[in-house]
Amino acid sequence: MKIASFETGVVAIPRGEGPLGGGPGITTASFVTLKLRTEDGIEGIGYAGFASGVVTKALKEAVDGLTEQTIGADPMMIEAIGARLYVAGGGGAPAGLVTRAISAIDVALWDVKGKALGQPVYRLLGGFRDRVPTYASGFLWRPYTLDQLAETGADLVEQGFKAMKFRMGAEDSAAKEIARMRVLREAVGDDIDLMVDINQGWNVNQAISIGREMTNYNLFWLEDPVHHQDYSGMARIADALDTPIASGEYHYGIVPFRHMLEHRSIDIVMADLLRAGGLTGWMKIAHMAEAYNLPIVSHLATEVMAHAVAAAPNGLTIEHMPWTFQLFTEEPRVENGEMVMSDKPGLGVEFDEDALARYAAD
Ligand code: SMN
Ligand code: MG
Repeated sequence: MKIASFETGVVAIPRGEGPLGGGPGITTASFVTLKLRTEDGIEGIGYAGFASGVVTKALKEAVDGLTEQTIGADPMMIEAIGARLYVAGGGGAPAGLVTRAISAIDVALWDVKGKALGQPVYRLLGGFRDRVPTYASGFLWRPYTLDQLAETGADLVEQGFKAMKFRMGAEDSAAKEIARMRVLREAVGDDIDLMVDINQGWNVNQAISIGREMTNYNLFWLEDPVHHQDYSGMARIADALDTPIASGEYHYGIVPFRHMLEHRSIDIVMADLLRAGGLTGWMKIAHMAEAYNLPIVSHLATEVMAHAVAAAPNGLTIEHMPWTFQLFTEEPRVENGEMVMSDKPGLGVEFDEDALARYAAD
């Protein structure tokens, strides 16, 4: 089997609030879609994105240029293609757009492999289970008022979610930060798991002092309290608090995870497959975490990530982030707080061509 052709496009999907960059007034999330076709007619899909909207054109160039390099290759040889693309992308430790592009290609290759073998990707990646806990993440943003936090939290419980993530890190006093935690906990009750994302908004001392005050609210994890490369600062926070520290979404490739693990910076490993080198890179990080006796969780790209979390014995929960759902013909199925894996071959999802046309952008 050989890769014969490919097609890319850019879509800009309307989105609500969120920490994604892109400049003032940018109200869409942009993605570069990829369709990779083999000579015998199998089509695998993937996408790059969740980068800032101002770099989407450059990202498309990277996806086009690197995918071109795969023409004629055997799509079943995913590691070999990945190794070649890292060299083609500049060698050394390529990060940024190169790694985002390689990640999209990797996902499309896994989709091809699944379709060629008639198996869902999660079974090819390891196959641990077919239902995985999920948590609601597309809401409860920093601009929400206390009332909005309470209403939305209660609504998510009503929808059946058993866990949800909210955000702190933008208030001008510790008391106001804690108020967000208190109001949400009161609104959802004690049986719901609550995660909080700081998106690197605090320093180490703030994280420890506010973190200590939050102990009574039984947080499931505290995410990215400080800058992602502050390995030892994060380790001080992890040592000081009983609340598990989660981090990893900002890192490219797999090596930074070795540093986080060696520093004992974190209690929960979070990896983003759009930055980690696709499903291949994500699974390597999962296995590294397993060797440190730590769980791993996904970041964004819910439809794709579900496969990896379902494949990893130490997979803890899938982030349910609806921004990309409109790109596909169906949404991931959630039942009783769990994501239910489809038994369709490959990723089990297909692009919605009408949506791609509707949101097409330059
Ligand atoms: C996040 C990052 C990028 C886009 C949306 C949300 C956030 C998360 O850090 O963990 O969901
Ligand atoms: Mg985050």
